[in-house]
Amino acid sequence: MIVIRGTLVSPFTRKVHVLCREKGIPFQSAFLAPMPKTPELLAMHPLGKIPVLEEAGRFLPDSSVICAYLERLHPNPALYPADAKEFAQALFLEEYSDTRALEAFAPALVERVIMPRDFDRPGDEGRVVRTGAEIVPPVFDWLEAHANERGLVGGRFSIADCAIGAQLQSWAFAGESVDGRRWPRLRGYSDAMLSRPSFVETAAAFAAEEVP
Ligand SMILES: N[C@@H](CCC(=O)N[C@@H](CS)C(=O)NCC(=O)O)C(=O)O
Repeated sequence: MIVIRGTLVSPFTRKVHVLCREKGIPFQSAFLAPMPKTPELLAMHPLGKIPVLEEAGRFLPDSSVICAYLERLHPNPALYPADAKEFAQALFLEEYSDTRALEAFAPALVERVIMPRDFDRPGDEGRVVRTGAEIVPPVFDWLEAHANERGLVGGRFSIADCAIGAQLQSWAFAGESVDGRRWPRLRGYSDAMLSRPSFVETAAAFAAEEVP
C-alpha cells in the first residue's frame, strides 16, 4: 500500500489525502515534519519539503507530482479534465492555490495552529490580522469569479478543487470563514467542498494527528 508522508497541518499533504479519498485509493499516513532538514528527509525529497509519497521503498516528492502520478495509476474517477482548455484551467488553479492562496492563508494557519501545536508558543495575532486585511481579500475576489459549488472547472470536481479546497480548509482550521455577504459564491463553494466526505475525513485525520 502507498504511504503519504507529511503532516496534515500542511495543505499540500491534505491535497493528496483528498485526492486519494475522492478516488478511493487505499493509503497509509505517516508523520513527517519538513524541519529540520535531516539526511533522511533530504533522501526522500531533495528540497526537504512535504508531502512525499512512498511506494514499494521508493519516494516521490511534491504534491502536484504525486497527484498527477496517482491520476495515471487510478484514472477513475478522472480528476484532471479531458478537455485541453479545462485541463489548463485546472492546472492554473492548482498553481494559484499552491502559491497565492497559500500566501494568503498560511499566516493564519502558522500563527493560530502550527505555533501552539508544534512549537508550544503563542502565535503573532497581528500578522493574522494584517494578512487577513491585505492579502486575503484579493484572493477571495479572484476565487469568487470562479466559484461553482459543483467544481471550479466545468462544474465538475477536479484537482483544482482538491488544491483550493485544501487552502480554504487551512483558513477554516485557523477559525476563519469566508464572509458570505461579501463573497456569496465563494462561501457556498467553500461550504460545499469542506462538507464533502473527502475533506471531512481529512479534517478528522488532522484532528487525530499525533505530533511526535
Ligand atoms: N510545491 C510543493 C510545496 C510543498 C511545501 O512547500 N510544503 C511545505 C509544508 S506546507 C514545506 O515542506 N515547507 C518546508 C520548507 O519549505 O522548507 C508541493 O506541492 O508539494
